[in-house]
Amino acid sequence: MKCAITGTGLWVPRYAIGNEELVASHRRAVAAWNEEHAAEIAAGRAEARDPSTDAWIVRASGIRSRYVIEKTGVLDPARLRPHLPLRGEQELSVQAEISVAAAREALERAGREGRDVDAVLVACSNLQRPYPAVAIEVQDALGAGGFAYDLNVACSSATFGIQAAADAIASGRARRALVISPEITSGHNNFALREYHFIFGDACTAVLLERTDELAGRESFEVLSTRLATRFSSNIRNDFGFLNRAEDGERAPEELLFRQNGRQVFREVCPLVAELILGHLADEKLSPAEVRRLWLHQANLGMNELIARSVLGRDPKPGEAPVILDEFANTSSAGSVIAFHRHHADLAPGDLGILCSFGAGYSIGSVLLRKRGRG
Ligand code: CO8
Repeated sequence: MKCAITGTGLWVPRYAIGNEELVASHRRAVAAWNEEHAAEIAAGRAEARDPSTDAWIVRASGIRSRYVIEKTGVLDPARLRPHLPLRGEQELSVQAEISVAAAREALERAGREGRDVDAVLVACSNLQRPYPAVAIEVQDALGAGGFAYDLNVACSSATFGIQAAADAIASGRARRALVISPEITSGHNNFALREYHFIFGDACTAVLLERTDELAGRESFEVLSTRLATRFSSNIRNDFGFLNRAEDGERAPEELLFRQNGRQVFREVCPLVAELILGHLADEKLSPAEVRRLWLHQANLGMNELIARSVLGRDPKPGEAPVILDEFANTSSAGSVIAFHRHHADLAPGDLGILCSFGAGYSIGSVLLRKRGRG
């Protein structure tokens, strides 16, 4: 059974932080750290930290601002992480709450209700607890039936989730599936170091997939096929996990947060992504010229320009590979879905587009979509 995306939803946090504000906080944090560690720096046992600049961030990444779930804690140089009041077991958890918000918008756009859904996948980079699955809490809050589970493939979680949902629909195990990506990156970003502090932002996306035979000519995007690829690399890594408390030996605190060799990631991942998309199109007997839109993962403007050029064989025309990272920064698995959510309405029935994610693992996911018109 074929399936199509019939609705998407986006939860955007209330708080925005522009580069200037973020850099000002980072400068104060660096000055305080260098003062506190002056003796070790003078003795050569520690390296002085360098301040960040807005101009460098824009030049290196294209990022100008980001949204965060809570702002005062992130900008407080003595804290550098959000304030999230502890919730009781009877309250909806934070990730479930933002998932429900995004899911409700996706359902409303599709003209469906929670009870119409029979599979809920929460697919994101960081989950606030190992169990019970956040997805099962979301399933309950939406009044959905069927089954629910969490999955994590870092930045590629949403595209891997879409493939899992499409497989569940194809096999008849589900009729309508939600893939939700509640990314609270500010909880796990290292705002103390200039090479990381600007990279991420928070957001939550939701994608509703339904069997095409039940759509009665409604506007949707049919999932023609998907391609997934993984290749192990430690260049993007986070060692936070349940075994930390059992480990003998000292870890640097930085190892328990996001870290990466950004330059190597840039160099190694771009060709892998272009190769996967081109192979995917070749398998479908399509030429890149037939693709109207590339909704790419949103980590770095230069990466997206390079990938779009490699796939299309020319510079992308305005709007062909929409950019949202200037406003949202890298929202991990939510990024390519935000690009789709914001930039699909103008396509005509029959138009083809590729939704593509890439990131830690390495992991890459490509979803080939064709717009279906009103019948
Ligand atoms: N201000 C001024 N200077 C800076 C700053 C700054 N903020 N940051 C770094 N510099 C300096 C460096 O220290 C370095 O100085 P020097 O030459 O003296 O050593 C110089 O600038 C150049 O540094 P880089 O070589 O690191 O700079 P790049 O040009 O490579 O740019 C980027 C760095 C922007 C990070 C770029 O490499 C990039 O975007 N690469 C792609 C990375 C990517 O896509 N990663 C994906 C990660 S996301 C993912 O997979 C899932 C993660 C899960 C979510 C986690 C939530 C927290």
